[in-house]
Amino acid sequence: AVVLRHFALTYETVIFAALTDVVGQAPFRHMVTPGGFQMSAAMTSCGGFGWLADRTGYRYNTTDPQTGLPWPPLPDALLRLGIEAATAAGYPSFVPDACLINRYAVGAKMSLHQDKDEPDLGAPIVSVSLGLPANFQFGGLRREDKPLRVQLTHGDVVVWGGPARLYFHGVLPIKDGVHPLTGAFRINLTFRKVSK
Ligand code: MD3
Ligand code: FE
Repeated sequence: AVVLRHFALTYETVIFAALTDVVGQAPFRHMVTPGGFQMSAAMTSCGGFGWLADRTGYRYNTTDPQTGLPWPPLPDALLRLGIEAATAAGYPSFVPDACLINRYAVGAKMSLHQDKDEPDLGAPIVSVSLGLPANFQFGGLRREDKPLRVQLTHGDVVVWGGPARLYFHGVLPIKDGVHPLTGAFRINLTFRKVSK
């Protein structure tokens, strides 16, 4: 995993314009896991594929089940950010075809999990943190591996590839605060390659 501190800061304005556009077409929603729990992070997606959780499982889909429409296109500025970050981390041929957007209110979290719904595990995942800081947990290949704790703040980008691609990870509950751009929220973008 490669941490690119503040890498996204120069994209701040275009990111927020792009997000406003995407969220206008595909609003944030709280999905329900197969176990019946509502996720505390609200989510949406853009690009050719969006990620879904429902009572039957986890998967990617080309349409938003809430609107019946294709997910909004991946805005060009976001695509460029994803590609430039991957290139800076040593993955010059990464071309994402999905961007999952997570919004955390104060107290929201994401429990330890692996990302393995993407068929091409050779492609990295690029994550962009915005707004309130997060204490991120970065474990190993086994759920029991003791996670490292890494603070991710506004503008930080992390590229997860190679063996780290399948490492368990999570986000501890977001602490109370206010960020000038996002208010009382943290937003995380993850760029992924979903097509094989
Ligand atoms: C490490 N999101 O959407 S981003 C997720 O901050 C997710 O919203 C978290 O985990 C968030 O699936 C963490 C960092 C991240 C994303 C994917 C990874 C770390 C990863 C895949 C493999 C290893
Ligand atoms: Fe994840």
